[in-house]
Amino acid sequence: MNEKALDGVRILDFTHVQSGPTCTQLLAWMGADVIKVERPGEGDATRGQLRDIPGVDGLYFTMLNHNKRSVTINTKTPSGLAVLDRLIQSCDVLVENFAPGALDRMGITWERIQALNPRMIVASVKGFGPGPYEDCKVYENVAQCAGGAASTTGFDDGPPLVTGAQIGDSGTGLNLALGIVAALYQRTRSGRGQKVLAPMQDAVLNLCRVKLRDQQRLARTHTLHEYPQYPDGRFGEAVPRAGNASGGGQPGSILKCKGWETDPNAYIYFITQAAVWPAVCKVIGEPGWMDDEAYATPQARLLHLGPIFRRIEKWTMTKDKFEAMEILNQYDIPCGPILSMKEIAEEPALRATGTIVEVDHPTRGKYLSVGNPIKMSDSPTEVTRSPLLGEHTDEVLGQLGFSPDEVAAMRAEGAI
Ligand code: CAO
Repeated sequence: MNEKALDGVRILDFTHVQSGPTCTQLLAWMGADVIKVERPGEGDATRGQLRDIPGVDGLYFTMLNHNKRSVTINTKTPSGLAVLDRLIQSCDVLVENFAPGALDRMGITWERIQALNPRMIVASVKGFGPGPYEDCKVYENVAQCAGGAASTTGFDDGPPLVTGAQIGDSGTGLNLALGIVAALYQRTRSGRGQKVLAPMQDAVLNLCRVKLRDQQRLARTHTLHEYPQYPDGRFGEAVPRAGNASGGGQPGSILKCKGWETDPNAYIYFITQAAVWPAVCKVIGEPGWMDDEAYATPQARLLHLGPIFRRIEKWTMTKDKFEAMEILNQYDIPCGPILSMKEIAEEPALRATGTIVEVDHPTRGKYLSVGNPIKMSDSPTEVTRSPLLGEHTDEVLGQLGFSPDEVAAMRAEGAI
């Protein structure tokens, strides 16, 4: 095994479902020893959710808990709490994403943790930060709705839409991981732990900052020229849904390609970057648009984006998405094929970089997972399978100094 960036860091992982586990999985990929604490007999609820093989840990669990060790502890028993105390003393970071107040109700308060280990970093995901909703339980789509993503996603004539990208869960997990690493770094100087909080609403809003930008532009100018509502539609007081329009200053749209009638993903994203406008005109067979004053400047084109993209689509519909991509790339015209999950799963380049990995599991067999999206030249990622429930209980309790007899007694009383 190669040396890893977080070698020597030990994480007490109290996370479940998606947001917290994303964070601790990233830390594990970077070398941390992640000890996942689960409830005896049940474990993380995702072990049993969306199962595709009866009795086998669901992919929901296996894909979020690689490179971790699993320990079962009933934290609502005195012996379970005693094990936790030793874990707190021997770990650097406690990560949790319980409902608000659950950790305190278990008796694991900040004060108790500080008394046991003042160097410990306590990192939490919650749905909301302090404010009217701070006591609420939150799942992905609630965060997308409360963070501004849903109201700004979808088409003008349709309802708010949530996106398939788990920006509330995995997005917040990323924020939390960064907060933890920064707190570990600060601890090298201060010698102290600290609390790290990553609210899901805040994470989603942070990813929606361009819409907060547009809200202020709209308030000042009452229009947004790059939105599909311009020039014919009406703007209200809040940023409207922009369909597939590009979020930046370069107009873009999703256009049909050859085969769209039967293939739901035969589309390409096409960006009419100003610098390559002459090349766009040439490729689609409209050389006259280069000098036509209705089309020649970005400002003029904003008035005609609908007809422009319909004309470009007439061209893209004559090519499949990969042919179109190849031609457009020759002219540096920014574009991207709409890739299905099937195409992505089969993409050899993503396998080669470890962004998609095949993992072997003792009860499931081989399955695909995402690998580490962060590549480090001196800290390679080796993805190993997720643990079975309680697979490492004896090993970890032994490392904490409990004798085999003590472990057997705790098991008999249902504490582990
Ligand atoms: N031993 C004993 N009890 C345990 C335990 C263990 N090892 N692990 C958990 N528990 C208990 C908790 O103490 C809690 O008990 P109390 O309600 O009596 O305090 C109970 O299990 C349930 O915890 P929970 O409320 O966190 O779990 P839930 O399934 O009801 O809610 C969720 C799940 C995600 C809505 C909630 O945890 C939450 O809002 N978390 C914060 C936001 C978040 O991370 N959301 C994203 C989840 S990913 O989509």
